[in-house]
Amino acid sequence: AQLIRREDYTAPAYWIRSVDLTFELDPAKTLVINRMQVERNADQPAQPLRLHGEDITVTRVLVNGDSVSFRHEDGQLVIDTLPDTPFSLEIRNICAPDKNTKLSGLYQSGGGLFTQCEAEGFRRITYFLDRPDVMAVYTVTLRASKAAYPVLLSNGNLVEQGELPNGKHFAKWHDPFPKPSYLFALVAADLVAREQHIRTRSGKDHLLQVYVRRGDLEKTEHAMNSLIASVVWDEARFKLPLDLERFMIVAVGDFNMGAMENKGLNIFNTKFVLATPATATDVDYAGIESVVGHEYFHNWTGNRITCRDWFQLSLKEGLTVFRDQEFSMDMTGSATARAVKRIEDVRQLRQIQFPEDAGSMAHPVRPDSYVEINNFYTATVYEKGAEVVRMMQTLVGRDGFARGMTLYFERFDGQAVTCDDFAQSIADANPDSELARQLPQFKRWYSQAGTPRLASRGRFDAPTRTYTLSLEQHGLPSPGQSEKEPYVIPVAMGLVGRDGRAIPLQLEGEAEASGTERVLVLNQPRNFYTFVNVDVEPVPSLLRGFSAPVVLNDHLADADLLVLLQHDPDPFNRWEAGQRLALNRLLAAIGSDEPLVLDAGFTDALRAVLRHPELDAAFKDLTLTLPSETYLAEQLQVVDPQKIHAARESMKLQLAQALRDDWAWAFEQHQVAGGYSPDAVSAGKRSLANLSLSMLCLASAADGDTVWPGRAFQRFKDAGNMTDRLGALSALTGSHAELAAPALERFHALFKGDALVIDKWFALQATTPEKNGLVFERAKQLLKHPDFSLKNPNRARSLISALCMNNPAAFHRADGAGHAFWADRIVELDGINPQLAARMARVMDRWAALAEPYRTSAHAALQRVAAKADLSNDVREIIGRALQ
Ligand code: HT7
Ligand code: ZN
Repeated sequence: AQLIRREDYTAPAYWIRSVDLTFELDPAKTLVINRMQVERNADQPAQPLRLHGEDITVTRVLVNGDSVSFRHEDGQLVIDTLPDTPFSLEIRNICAPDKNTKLSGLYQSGGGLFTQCEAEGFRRITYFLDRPDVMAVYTVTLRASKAAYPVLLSNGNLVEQGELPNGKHFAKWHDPFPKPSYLFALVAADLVAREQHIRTRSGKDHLLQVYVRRGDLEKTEHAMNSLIASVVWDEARFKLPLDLERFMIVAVGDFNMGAMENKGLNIFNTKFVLATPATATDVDYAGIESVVGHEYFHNWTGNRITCRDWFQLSLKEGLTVFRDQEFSMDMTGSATARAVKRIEDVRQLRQIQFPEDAGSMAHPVRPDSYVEINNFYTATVYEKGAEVVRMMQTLVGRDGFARGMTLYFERFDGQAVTCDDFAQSIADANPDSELARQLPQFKRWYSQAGTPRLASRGRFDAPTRTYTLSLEQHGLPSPGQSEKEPYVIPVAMGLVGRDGRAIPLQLEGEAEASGTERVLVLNQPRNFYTFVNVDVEPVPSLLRGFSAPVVLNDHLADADLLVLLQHDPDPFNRWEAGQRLALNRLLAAIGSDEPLVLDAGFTDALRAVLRHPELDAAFKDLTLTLPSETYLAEQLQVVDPQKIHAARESMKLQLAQALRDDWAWAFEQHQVAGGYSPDAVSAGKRSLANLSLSMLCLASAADGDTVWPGRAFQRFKDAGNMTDRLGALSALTGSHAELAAPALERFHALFKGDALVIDKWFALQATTPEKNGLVFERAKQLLKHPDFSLKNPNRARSLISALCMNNPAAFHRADGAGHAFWADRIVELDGINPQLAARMARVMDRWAALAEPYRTSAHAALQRVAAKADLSNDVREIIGRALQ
């Protein structure tokens, strides 16, 4: 397999200006007639035309109407002799959608035909310059059986449709916007659509459509509402209007990722479209809003301006994640709900991206090399990329950032560009900002891998009434980068008095105090900041709102953290203080042989949060949820998953018991009356009620009491929505209650045939906290369940990823059976869907940090996968990096 390097980028030798595609659709044998207008790129030396193609069969090649000779070399179709002037190139080829289990290119799902072209799927449909800097105008004609495929869709506008002989029909689509091939899409299926006409601010009329299988139409209301909200938001916040007459979303049950932003024809995993209160949870509703927003926002950040090459992936993904995060925050409607969303996003970053940055797949936001680009659709490119954009906004302000976006579109609309182009635009629109002053250094966030460490020390000097803060940064080595240069780190901060007062901030040299919060910009290995006119020793509240993606060691004692937990005006740091109090205790227990015994100071503080008269339920829920096992593992040099699990379970149980009356109070107080609404306030109440119920069932299990499990079972049966039903079921499974088994059986019977709900049924069992190896045994049995299949990505993830990635104590077993189970599944799945297999293989990224005996068995499992002769490039790259 070939390593592709960023520094080797060269512009294409040819441009393809327009494409006219005709498809004779047939699952076993689809004929593609591909007519292109091609011209040489005069900036490049004369050379043969090399077209990408994979798993397709060419039947004829014509240049300006005449057949030409061609050859195959390195998987490409090569034409040596071509005119110097622009020419037409016609290629006919065949592909077989029904054999395509990789779900990349043209494939079959539920009787319909769908495409997925990002990153390199178009070459599995026809021969092309399948790279994002080749942008063409597409006209597409689809011909197919009308009975089997009554709906025929492609990008852009429908220009013609009609009947054909032999029960066939056709539709012709034209997309006026030049686009890279990865944004091409077609759908041929038996679908129905929810439709909505809207008039946007600019006075233009548009048709919005959400296509689903018959019977799913009533599950599309939330997706449609989310789409309308996205259109309105992008125009209001960034002045970016919908540029198409028609915008379509199509849901498909077999899909490798969440969704795909094809121009005007977004294709979605059903998981991010279908929802009713009875079948989807609050988390699902929020996920739909965020993914619908994300794909819609790509229309400008990704489609109108796209990536020059795949190393620039974060140009569109980091920016679009930032935009969808801002959208979701703006949709919540309250300052606390915004903070809750921020906490959830940071939790996600720490749970997935921080371990990535510390493991074998660590790479910069703009990677330097890859073997298989699909392996680089990562949390680093997406979530850390979004943090880099967020830091830019912090450094230039919200209005300055909007100005920068405007300049970016003025400069680059219709082009394929780089991360440098984006950063330069934001800086140039804000010439007096810290970003503009320090842009080359700031851009190290794009080029250096790993999570920087930030250490702070404060010194209060009573006689001079000064408080001096030192901030020190250092980067850890990562694969291929042993040394790190200092970053530009925006540190939002305030000083909090022990009585809870926010202290006015005045730095030495400033004439007077201004405000109680500011952003310090660290750019040296160590910077000092001296605050004057400070009367009493304050508690520093640093990195408010998580203003930079770093690991902070602020050396705060428990007493300081308790002050912040009680008083910090920044909700993020208030939550963080609670997490740190829990983390300190958990890490101490993991590192010693003494059992963990919770102190009253900690439990009283958490009780005060739970009973607080003003705090939001969602905030309480997050503060009372303990740091995850994965996050705990992230703090340790040597990881013993069983010790981590034991410590966390012990703390959870003690908290359940110590606050028993408080949980009961919280459960009663946070019942949501009336019909279901997914709004942030109601969802917050439901999640706190569900957490309370879980804790009550846990405490009951320890005492042999059956009252709360009985109530949970009743609630499970009577629940008016999926959030409450699944919450009650999870309280039963999580406490290993006897009623868990009948409840699971009932759940399955109730939702048999609803694929997304059955996914939840598998995932819940695979993520149940491990006890005596029973969870692992059950997961193994579930492999044989008639509803299980490795071919459907959602189902495969619901069991395999859930167990191996989200249940470390069930997976990392002393007997090595979990690791062997993983190796078997990776090998099996690699033969079906290498992209998915490679994602699941990532669970071993940090195997080398495992304690014995887990380390040895993980190594053996990795070697077993590596030994498979015909392993895909996808999996080989992941395993190879892990074993390096
Ligand atoms: N841009 C899309 C990425 C994507 C994708 C990538 C590789 C293979 C399959 C895929 N499906 C979707 C989704 C997004 O980030 O919006
Ligand atoms: Zn995206």
